[in-house]
Amino acid sequence: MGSRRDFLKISALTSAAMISPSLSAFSFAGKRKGTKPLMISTWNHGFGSNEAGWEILKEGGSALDAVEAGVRVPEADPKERSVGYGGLPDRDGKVTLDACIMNHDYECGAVAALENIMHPISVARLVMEKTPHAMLVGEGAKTFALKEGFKEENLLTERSKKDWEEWLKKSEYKPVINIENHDTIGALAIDAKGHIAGACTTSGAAYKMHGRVGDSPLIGAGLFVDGEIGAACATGLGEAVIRTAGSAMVVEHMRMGKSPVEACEIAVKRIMDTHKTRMENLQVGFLAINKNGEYGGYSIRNGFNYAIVDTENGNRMEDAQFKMEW
Ligand code: SD4
Repeated sequence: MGSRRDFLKISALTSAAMISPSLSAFSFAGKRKGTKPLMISTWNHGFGSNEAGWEILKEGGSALDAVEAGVRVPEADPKERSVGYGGLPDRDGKVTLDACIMNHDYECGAVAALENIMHPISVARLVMEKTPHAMLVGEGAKTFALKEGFKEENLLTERSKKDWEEWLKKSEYKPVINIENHDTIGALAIDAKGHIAGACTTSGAAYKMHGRVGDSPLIGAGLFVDGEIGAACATGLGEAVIRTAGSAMVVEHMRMGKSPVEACEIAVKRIMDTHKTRMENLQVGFLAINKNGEYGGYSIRNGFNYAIVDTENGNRMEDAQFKMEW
């Protein structure tokens, strides 16, 4: 339970945290509860995502519109190295994008291995709204996007190209914790009507094999929403999240009565238990919200943070709880 001391700690730190994501950083045990509507987004760039989403939520707009608008911000930002434009490429030098979106009513859409389209999340939304399918991949996803009016553009920036050329010299695939596995954006929101939605988008693990798809576009792994219960999303090494159906597991534990942070901790622990011999460099983090406006995040190692915005306390950064020091 969140104690009064926790509450005072939040109040004291919130105003500082609102100034800048880099001033974030506070952690405490127990439940965290926001006022509805609210939105929560992964990592420092979650701050900008929340700002865009909040413009919609505060006017009574839908959670679905909010999460889509939110994650489009890092998708278009060339400084974000593992989402959309500017994302680090695969080992063939291609930027390939994975994304999915889900609403409160079990409707979902996804794209995987999509190339040359800046906003995979919006393509995923159209897969949900305009096709009888839940997921389109590769060329098929691109053909659909072009038909829907998306522009084809080069997403490999000079900076990412240089980093890839440097990587090629050794060609060692060892995603670095919180760096090369960092920056996938997952966003979860509850709107004024109490509807929950989620979105997740990434260029995936840097220097992955061409054709590799991570957890981020997979409903149940990178994202899961149950409108009656809550929602969860994941970041970190996708293979570990896929093996454990991570986000679905978090939501199922909330269904059984766990708080969001407890449910995230259970999924993190499951990954640690099932990856005992594969723990080197392994980082996975989950975020979750429930219908009551409780929220939380938990990761294997320290360093995972997220932005949370609601009416009462504005947009602020918090550190997720974690199992071990990195
Ligand atoms: C993946 N889960 O493709 C993604 C990467 C990620 O923060 O989350 N980065 O494995």
